[in-house]
Amino acid sequence: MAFVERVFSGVQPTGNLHLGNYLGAIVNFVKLQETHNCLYCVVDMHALTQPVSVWGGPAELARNTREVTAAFIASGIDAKKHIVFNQSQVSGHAELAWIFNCVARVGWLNRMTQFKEKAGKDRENASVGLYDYPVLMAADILLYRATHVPVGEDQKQHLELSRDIAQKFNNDFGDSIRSHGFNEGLFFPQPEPLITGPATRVMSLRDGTKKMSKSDSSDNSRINLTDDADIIAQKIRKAKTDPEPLPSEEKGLEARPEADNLVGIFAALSGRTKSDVLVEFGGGQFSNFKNSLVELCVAKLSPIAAEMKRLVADPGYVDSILIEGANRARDIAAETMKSTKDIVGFVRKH
Ligand code: AQP
Repeated sequence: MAFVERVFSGVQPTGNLHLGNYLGAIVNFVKLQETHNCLYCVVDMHALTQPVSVWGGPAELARNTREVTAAFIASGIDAKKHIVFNQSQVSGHAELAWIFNCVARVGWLNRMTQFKEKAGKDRENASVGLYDYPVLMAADILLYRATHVPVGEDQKQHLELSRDIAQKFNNDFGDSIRSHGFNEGLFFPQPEPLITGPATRVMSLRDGTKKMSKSDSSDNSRINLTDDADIIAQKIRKAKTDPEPLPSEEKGLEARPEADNLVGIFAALSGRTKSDVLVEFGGGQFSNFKNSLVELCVAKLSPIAAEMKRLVADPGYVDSILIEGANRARDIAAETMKSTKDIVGFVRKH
């Protein structure tokens, strides 16, 4: 069956939106607007899966929700043509997640590496929500029967789980799906991850083997979208490197994670390949390269930071974008939920 092509992706409002979120996800969100109908969601329900000390409490959650929305708009997402909203305004996410909780298997969730990393040693004390995060993520995507999901490399395993859930739902309820007019027995599509571009996994500036992350305790490990030019310059100048000059060819970056990361960031921000960047900087010292990287970063990120600042100063306007987006998202979600309830056998008002 041919599903209508639709893009869905989400970003958590947990503060410190960084260059990894931007290059790994948001840049691709912007590009996909040209070819697809897109829904971009601030996944505030996912934020709650972490301890309150991580997401900061109610006032901080609301502030961060508006900030992520501002980052979407400032980066070039068109909220009139596409749909921008926050997850908690559309109750279908929670409703479908419950049904999927009964489709997904405990063994599948036990294999999720992000839970293991985020729960750490104190697994008994992690929230049930953190364990269930990938099921809610499957519901986020499939509530809109989305076919394509642009994400960074770290979300690949969760996307595979979404595909497994879609397939098992289609199998478990195959006869009912057919009897409700879906002749090929397929109700949910298997969403395709779109993990593209030269920066699908941006690494920490302090340790090239660790992902750049909102939750890293060192602010110097990441470039935040709201950092000003001086802070960006400071962080890049302090970024860890090794004593060798930059190689002239891409294969020379192997086993040099910090050099590889910085060259990858340069390539992604300038729309060039790593090889091309090395043609210009190979053989030279890091200091020159870092000066050019500072200039590039500031040129690309400053206009976004300025626009974000302008937008967050007008929370009424940002909220109106989210409310209007949620109204439109709810219409699509309602159709999916009606059919899903009929397929499962839940009695409802027709
Ligand atoms: N370092 C990264 N490189 C490339 N892409 C990344 N993403 C996150 N980090 C990188 C992508 O950004 C999107 C939104 O991420 P999220 O808000 O859902 O949270 P996350 O994946 O848990 O990212 P963080 O920022 O690293 O948060 P913490 O510290 O909580 O783990 C996703 O598409 C993600 O792949």
